[in-house]
Amino acid sequence: MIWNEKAECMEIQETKQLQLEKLQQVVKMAYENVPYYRKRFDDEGISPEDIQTLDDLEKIPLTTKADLRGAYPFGMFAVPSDDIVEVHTSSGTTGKPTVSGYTKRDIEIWSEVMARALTMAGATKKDVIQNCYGYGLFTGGLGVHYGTHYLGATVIPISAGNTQRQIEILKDFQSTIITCTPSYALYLAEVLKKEGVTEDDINLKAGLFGAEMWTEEMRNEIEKRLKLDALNIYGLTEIIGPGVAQECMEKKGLHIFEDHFYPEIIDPNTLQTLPDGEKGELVLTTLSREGMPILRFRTRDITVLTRGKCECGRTLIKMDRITGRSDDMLKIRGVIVFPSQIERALLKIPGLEPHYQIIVTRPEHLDELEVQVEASPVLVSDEVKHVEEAKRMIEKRIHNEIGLRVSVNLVEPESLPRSEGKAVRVIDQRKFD
Ligand code: DLL
Repeated sequence: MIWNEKAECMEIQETKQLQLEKLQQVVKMAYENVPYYRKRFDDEGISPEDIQTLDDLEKIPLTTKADLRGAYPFGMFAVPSDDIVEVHTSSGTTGKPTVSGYTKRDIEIWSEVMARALTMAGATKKDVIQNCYGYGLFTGGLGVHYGTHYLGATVIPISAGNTQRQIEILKDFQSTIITCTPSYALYLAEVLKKEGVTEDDINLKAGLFGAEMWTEEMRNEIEKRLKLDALNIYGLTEIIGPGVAQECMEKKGLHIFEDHFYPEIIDPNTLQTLPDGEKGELVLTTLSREGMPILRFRTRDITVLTRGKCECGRTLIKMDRITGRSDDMLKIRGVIVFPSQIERALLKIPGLEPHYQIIVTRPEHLDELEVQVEASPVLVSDEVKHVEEAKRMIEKRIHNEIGLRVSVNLVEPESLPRSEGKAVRVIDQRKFD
């Protein structure tokens, strides 16, 4: 069943025509109502009238996360604050987050794309959707929530965490669809097994997993253990939240809802636009949003775009699963962390050398963060008790900075590898490509 056949099965020429019309409107609106865009356009000597074809989009400067932070909190809004009905922020915990503002119409669009995403996963009005994405400023919880309402299915707004309760609800309410991060899905599967819960006790048929990178191998594991169809859902706060793209049952890439979001791929080094089929950084432009139109947002996510009719009948362009980032952003248990935040916490502490390494692992299917840092000779020669105290204090400081628990290991001075070029700060052992 296709949710919105008109929007999802258009001929390419029709799609392009629609995109161009919407693009011209959104560019005009951004220029007229967002001082940031007006200045960027004026500085570059371009005007909204210069956008006569979709290819003209390349003339528009790219927007970065830093640009959005610079406009914190509400500088990117294109409508008076009276018309903003909801705000969300990106999932990082320190520094200024990026803020996303929605009008009533934006929430409707978000609800509709999320309903389409759920439909791609086979959801209908009859389904019971256990929504384990976090509710709050994070877009995961409410995004799925709105989509479920729009579809008319039943949502269980249980939010993230509390695995015992999740299991109880899975059994008692016989949830048919689950929404959470893929790593949490694997963790849940493991706990279910430990507790002797079998497939006869639960009733899951599909899961919408996203908000972090995952692999085909992880899909196979999740499907084997939870006996469901594991589908990939992609999105980001700056653009709308979840519901930018979704995999259908073919499981061969994610359909981008290109009537609302215009995708491009650029070379992250030269910033040149690349043709379909080439791997690079995904850049997205919102085509329908009123509250916060975003032109050419650098997602930093690495993928490939491909066009062609899918076996499912949709003609929407597809993106491959995300295989990397063009910056050093990490997502740890769904939370955005930049190594520089950890560095900032470390450098404030006397007795530490500015040599550290961040090791990310995924034992038991949940992310763990270890920070190895060189202590000064004085600190390491100190009594064990003091070293332990120092370790705890550093762990606490990092926790305050990034909002996540980490384990710190103080290592001997000069023991971490030195590099002649870019220091290798992060060793991510989770393997995504
Ligand atoms: O993670 C929105 C979301 C919620 C998506 C629930 C899917 C499900 P942010 O916290 O702003 O928003 O993080 C956005 O997360 O740029 C990617 O790097 C990463 N990401 C999101 N979905 C996927 C995915 C939400 N399916 C950032 N695969 C994005 C890989 C993903 N990475």
